[in-house]
Amino acid sequence: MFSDLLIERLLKATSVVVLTGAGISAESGVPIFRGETGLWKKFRPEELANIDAFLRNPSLVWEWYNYRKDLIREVNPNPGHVALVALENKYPDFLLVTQNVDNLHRVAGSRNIRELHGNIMRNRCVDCNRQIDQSELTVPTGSAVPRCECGGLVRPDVVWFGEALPNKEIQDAFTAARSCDVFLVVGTSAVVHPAAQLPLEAKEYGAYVLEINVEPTVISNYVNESIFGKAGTILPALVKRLGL
Ligand code: BJW
Ligand code: ZN
Repeated sequence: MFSDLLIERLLKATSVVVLTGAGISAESGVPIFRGETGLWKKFRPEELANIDAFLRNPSLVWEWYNYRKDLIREVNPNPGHVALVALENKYPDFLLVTQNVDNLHRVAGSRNIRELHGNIMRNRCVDCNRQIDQSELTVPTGSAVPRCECGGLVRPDVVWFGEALPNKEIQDAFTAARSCDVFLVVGTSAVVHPAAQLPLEAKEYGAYVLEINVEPTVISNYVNESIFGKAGTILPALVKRLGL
């Protein structure tokens, strides 16, 4: 299943970066965004995950996020998340970059994480930008939309289309991608930028890039190697193959 070259590169590596997307959480029961089984099959992601949609219909957007938060509270990390903890324990220089907002990597035990698209369990005020804990959320009677003490609308602290990614997170991710020995890209359709640029940048700078996905993606022709299968099967097998 794994090429000799991949195993050689991984055994020699000191620096490894992993980029994950919704596919790694699919086996935990969190629906992915796109494709036949996507969470957003009825809505195009670009139509709901943007500030204009929120300001136009905040209760619809909150309904959708509350549904997802409730779902995420009920699920657990899967063997794919756990295998990445084993990889982090092996490599002195390891960075886990995730597009996911579901917190499952942290729950699994990963430590050096950069969340590029925020975290669904955090909230912030649209007007004063104050971070607001879940326990502090106040919902005015007759509306599903929480408000800040300043009167502003509260929104999930995630990154919507057209919004900048958190500066340190994306900078760290590019810096690590440019200097790592091996780059793993797991469970992402690789259509959303700038995250999708990271594996290409890593390859350009000399890393060996391995993609793990259930199906080919737009970057499959550019990476060094693709393995088509479930992350929850392939990652534990890889960790085992490395003797971890
Ligand atoms: C499995 C599996 C299993 C299933 N095992 N695999 C360059 C070119 C073109 C466009 C742009 C560009 N640069 C910027 C843009 C615009 C835009 C963009 O990328 N648009 C494209 C869609 C065309 N990007 C932005 O707007 C970004 N911001 C930005 O660029 O700002 C610029 C700026 C600078 C300065 C000031 C102001 C602005 C922001 C992007 C934010 C994305 N946000 C979302 C929502 C987050 C909150 C939430 O969760 O609600 O992030 S959209 C959604 O897509 C979410 C995801 O993180 C992201 C990526 O999706 P992902 O993870 O890849 O999921 P899927 O469903 O697409 O794929 C799952 C994969 O798993 C599939 O391949 C399956 O096959 C696989 N799979 N089961 C392994 N068991
Ligand atoms: Zn406020």
